[in-house]
Amino acid sequence: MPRKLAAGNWKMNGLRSSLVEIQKLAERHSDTSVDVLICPPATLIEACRGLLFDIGGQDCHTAQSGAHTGDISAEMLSDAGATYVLTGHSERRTDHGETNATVAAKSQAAYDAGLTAVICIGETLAEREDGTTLDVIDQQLAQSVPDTATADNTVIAYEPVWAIGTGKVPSSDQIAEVHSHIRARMLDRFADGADMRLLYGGSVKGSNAAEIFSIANVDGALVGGASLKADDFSAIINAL
Ligand code: G2H
Repeated sequence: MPRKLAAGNWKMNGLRSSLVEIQKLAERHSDTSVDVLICPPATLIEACRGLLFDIGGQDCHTAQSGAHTGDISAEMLSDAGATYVLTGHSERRTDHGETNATVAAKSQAAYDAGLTAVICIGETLAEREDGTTLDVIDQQLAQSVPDTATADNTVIAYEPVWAIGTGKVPSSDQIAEVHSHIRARMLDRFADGADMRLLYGGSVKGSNAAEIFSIANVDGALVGGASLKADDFSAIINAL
């Protein structure tokens, strides 16, 4: 059974004054039996060094270094104290035109720097309504997850695009169907696919977390809005 993971994605939110929320969380969950990961903006990663939780970047470049103004490499994230990085979040895919191939290259760059990649996948509302969700998931898994993935260096986050920041959450049956499909694909492809952690993401909050975590093959959550405040994220951690 994979170890549970509660991951917070702060997106483009958070100033140094917000670190108090992580400190509060660390005080409350010092003996937590689940893994907790916070992905703050890159400007705060260094300041999180030494806190009890794992810290992650929200994106990395495919290259280790070079003439890429404004970008951050996986090695730089590691150097600043990160142990994880999100790759392929739908906001990156949409806002920055990232393809599955880009996501695979970024994930490989993460592995090369010793980071664990949280590879995000998920269908749009149009794809869900067209009945092509599982086809989209298959394509994203096949093309975004490198052949070098293992249960140690990879976490898969299923985030239906239509559920992100909208307050809409798929039914338990819908989440169960996709997560069991992802597990089967990972078992087909990787010797340790049974141990690879599969997170659900999209409008997770304290009030729906327990139900989501009771679904088979859900090993935790990737949480956006509800990870910004210690009280809200605490409720989710406690539900794991
Ligand atoms: C999905 C999620 C975090 P939220 O993007 O990755 O955000 O919980 O705000 O829907």
